[in-house]
Amino acid sequence: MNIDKVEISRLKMPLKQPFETSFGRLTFKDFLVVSIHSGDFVGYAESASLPYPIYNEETTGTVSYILKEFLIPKLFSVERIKHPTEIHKLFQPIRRNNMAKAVIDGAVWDLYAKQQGISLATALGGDKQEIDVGVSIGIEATVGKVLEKVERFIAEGYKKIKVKIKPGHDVEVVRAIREQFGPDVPLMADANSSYSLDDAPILKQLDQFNLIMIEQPLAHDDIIDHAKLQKQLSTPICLDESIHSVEDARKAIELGSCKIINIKVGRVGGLTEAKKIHDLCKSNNIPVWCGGMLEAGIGRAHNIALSALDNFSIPGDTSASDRYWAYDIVTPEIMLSQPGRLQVPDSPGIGYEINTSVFEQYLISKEFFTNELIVK
Ligand code: OSB
Ligand code: MG
Repeated sequence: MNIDKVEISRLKMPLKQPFETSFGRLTFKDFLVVSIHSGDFVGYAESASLPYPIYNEETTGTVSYILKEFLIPKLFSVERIKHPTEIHKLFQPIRRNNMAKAVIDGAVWDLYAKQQGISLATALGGDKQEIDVGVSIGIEATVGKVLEKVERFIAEGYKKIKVKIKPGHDVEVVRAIREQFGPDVPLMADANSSYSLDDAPILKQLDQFNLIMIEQPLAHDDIIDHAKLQKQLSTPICLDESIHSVEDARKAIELGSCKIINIKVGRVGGLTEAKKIHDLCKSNNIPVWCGGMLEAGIGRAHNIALSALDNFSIPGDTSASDRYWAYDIVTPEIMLSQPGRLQVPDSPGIGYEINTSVFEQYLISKEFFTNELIVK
């Protein structure tokens, strides 16, 4: 493919309700949409970045900087891209900045699939036609408020209920959910790195509630203490923040740091690396699921396509558009096809169009880059 133009749009979308985790409270999502143009085709992707460096070290501002200064010039430095898997290799010399890398990688994957006339899921090698999905519930002011949300999402048929926990907001919340909704609700907890190994006795108390997993209890950069903790817990540990690459996944599996991995396309630097992690986990009998970063519709569409791969055997965090947004930037909006299920589009690429009027409504700025404008 020959790339004619790369466009970066910055959007700011208010969340319907604030979303709180152990690392902070979010009231809006500020992110980039990158579109890559080649002839009649346009590939789209959305940055997973948050406005603040609280989940990882990146922000929407750093993603924008890295794209403009380094990644877009690198993209234009190659004569011709034959396959999207070349992007990850092209960006290898640049350390980290995975969310910035992922947005170019994703847009090139969408563009490639559209040029081939196949769905993004098919291009990635996935053949599910529908996926089971779950929902992530933030920290609320009272346990009663958490229970109200759980009730609503169970009624919508979501196949996995994830609740955020932090010290002081853990055993009580999980116990209340089990007491009110019973032992069969598929339930898990996400700690977003808010505990240390000293808290093992509290985390051990969670074993009695038969959770599907506990996600990232310990430090964002740890795999050693997680291995020690896993030995003490019967609940499987799932890693999120600690895994940035297939190499990280290999080491975590080898050490016994987790029994499940949450794959987020942004955190691991794109779809090519996400698929590699999926494949490695599959050959090690480690189930994976697709995590979320409060994505708008373009990011959601990428997550749906990735989740069509067969070892995504646990429902992910990709809920319908109305989970967070009054209006989504894609059309049609992402809606449950059946309770707790989303259809994997079979039309070319991500399978959703941009809703330009909603897009314009949330647009803050727009810049474009062509090969001629870049000094190599
Ligand atoms: O840890 O999975 C997480 C949101 C922002 C940052 C980190 C996380 C999350 C979520 C929400 O849990 C997932 C979603 O609904 O997109
Ligand atoms: Mg998480």
